[in-house]
This record gives sequence, C-alpha cells and structure tokens, in this order.
Amino acid sequence: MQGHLIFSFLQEGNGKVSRVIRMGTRKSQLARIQTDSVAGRLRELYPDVHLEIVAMSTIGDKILDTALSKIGEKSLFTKELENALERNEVDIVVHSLKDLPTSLPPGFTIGAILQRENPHDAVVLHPKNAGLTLDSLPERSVIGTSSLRRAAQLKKRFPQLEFENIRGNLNTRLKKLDEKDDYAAIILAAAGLKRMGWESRISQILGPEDCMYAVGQGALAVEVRAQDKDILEMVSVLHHPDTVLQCISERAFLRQLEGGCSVPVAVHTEVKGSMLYLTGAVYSLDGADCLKDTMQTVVEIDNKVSESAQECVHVGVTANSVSSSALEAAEKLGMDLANALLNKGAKDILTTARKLNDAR
Ligand code: DPM
Repeated sequence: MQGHLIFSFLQEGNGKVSRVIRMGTRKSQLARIQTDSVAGRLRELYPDVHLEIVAMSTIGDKILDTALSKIGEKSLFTKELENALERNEVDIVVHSLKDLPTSLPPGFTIGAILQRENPHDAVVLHPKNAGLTLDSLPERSVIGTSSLRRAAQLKKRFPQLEFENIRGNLNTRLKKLDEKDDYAAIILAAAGLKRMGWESRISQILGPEDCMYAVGQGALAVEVRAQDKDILEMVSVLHHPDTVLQCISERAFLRQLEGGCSVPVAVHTEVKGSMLYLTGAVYSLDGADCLKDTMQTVVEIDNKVSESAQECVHVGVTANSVSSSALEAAEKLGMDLANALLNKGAKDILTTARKLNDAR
C-alpha cells in the first residue's frame, strides 16, 4: 500500500482543473445501478469533482453455476475490485454491504454506509402462479434460492414446499423463473429488485416471522483505501447514522459467530428513539435447530466524534461523523448477542451446517 496518494486532475475547456475520481464497479446491471446512484449523490455534493466509472468482472460474476455458499471464497465479488483500489486504478468501490466480509483485508475500509432500502426478502412468482403466496402454492412447489439462510428458515416455516438452488445475477434468475417451468417462485432481496426497477414483480414481502434478512442486506457500502483521508472525508457525508448503527451491530454479531455467507445466520434490527434492537439467529440447514435471541442497547448521540481514525474502525467501517459511543455500543450489542447464542450452542449448529454444506 502506498503511503502517499496520486491524484489525477483534468483540465477542462474553461481552464478549470478538477480532480478525477474513479469508481470501480462490477459489470452486472445491479452493480452498475448501485454505483451510478452513489455517483449521482457525489456529483450533487461535489460538482467540481470529475467522476469516472470503471467496470470489471469478478470471480463471483464468472462462476455462475455453483451456489455462492459452496465456492468458499469470502471475498468472491470484491477481490478484483480491491486489487484495483490497492493499485490506485480506482479510488472508490460501491458494494452491497451484505457481500462485504466482516473483516476487510488490511488497507481497506468502508467509508460510507448509505440509507438502507427495504432489507427484507421478497417472493417473485412464476407468472402462472400470479395471486398465490408461499402459503397457498400447491404442495411440493419448487422455490428457487441458493441462500442457506433463506432455505433454512423457509423449510421450517413452509414444510410443504421444496427448495432448490438457483444462481446467476438478477437478470439471469428472473429469466430462469419466467422462461422455464423449474421454479414456482424464487426468493430475492426486495432492495435489489427495487433498484432494478422490478418492484412490480414482488408478490410478497417476507416479515421476520417468515424469514429474517442477511447481515447488511439492503444497504450500500462505499469501500476506499483506509489511508486515503481525502476520499474518506469526501464519502463520509453519505453515511446514514441509523443504518450505520444497525449494520455495525449486525456485522459484529456475524463476526463474533465467525459466520460468512456460507452459514445460515439471519438478523433483524430496529432503531427506536435512542434504542437499538438486534434480533439474531443461527439455523441448521433444514431449519429444525434454531437459536434466536433479541437484545437492545442505548445509542446516545453525544456528538463526541473520535479524534484518531484508528480507534474509529468498527467491523471494517470508518464512521468518524457518527458518535463514537453509539458506534461502540452498537458493536458491543452484536458481540453480546453472539456470545449469548454461542453459550447456548450456536457453534455446534454452525459447524454442523458448514460440514453438511461442504459435503453436498
Ligand atoms: C449474499 C447472499 C446472497 C447475495 C446470501 C443471503 C443471496 C444468494 C442467493 C451474502 N449475497 O442473502 O443469504 O440468493 O443465491 C446479493 C443480492 C444483493 C446483494 C441479491 C439477493 C442485492 C440486495 C442488497 C447476493 N447481494 O440477495 O437477492 O443490496 O442487499
């Protein structure tokens, strides 16, 4: 990692010089849309900055036929983009927060977490099933999802249904659903569907009693070089404090459990006044075993902003503009909840789930 920064500047026709900032993105349509939306926000906030978007494909985009949980690479979608960040080829990378591991490689940090979209999962029906719900679909209908988290919860809740893997980006999945007869419905994050403009395909939003969401689901994260103070400061205005607190507690929960995207872990968080509530659960693959608990903490906004950037990194997130005591309380909440579940045997459930999934 370089200790100093190389800035590019662009001489415009009018003689004005503006800094060029490059944003790296995956090539999928969702990644492009997400990057464009953050670029739009930055252009509004910093009209003098010249933003360029650089698209690249990642391992996760290339391996389309294997379930995510089986590829076993934690930084599936992020590695190539981080390489480009490290080489100063790009300055900013936008990700779905839920795709970012809870420990980032050294040298990188999440400089902004934007306001969360609807974090829940949604049911998208095959057109022939219009009007039905997971409750009313015929017995043994096949539901497409390769998320262990979704399958575990839904198998338990809807034992009459069957669950099968479906991979590919959102466009591919919708195509597989509509153009074949393999799946009666698929489950996707409502946030991704909304960003793609496919909200009208959502037939049912799954509440926490049916299916709790993934850590960080629905929130966008801006990843930058940890040493790049200028860029960090620039993107920090995008932070949405409530979302930051929720996501830090969720990520601390997952990290303490030593979970990744290959274990069935789910959460639900809420901020009410100065209280942060976190519900977290771990499941066996078939959902039969489940440990679930809720804890809360006060997240007082005290305006005591951290002086040193070093002490203000929480589960990979740098949020100097958010009260440091609130960030600490959120992180502790996640760890405390994880420890409570670990004391009840969460480790065994997760180890067994991981082994069975690896053996499939
Ligand atoms: C992760 C999971 C999935 C993605 C696992 C999970 C879904 C995988 C699948 C960690 N990343 O959720 O239990 O269904 O096979 C992903 C999506 C989004 C970000 C698509 C989706 C968009 C929504 C968002 C894939 N990553 O989950 O429908 O911004 O949260």
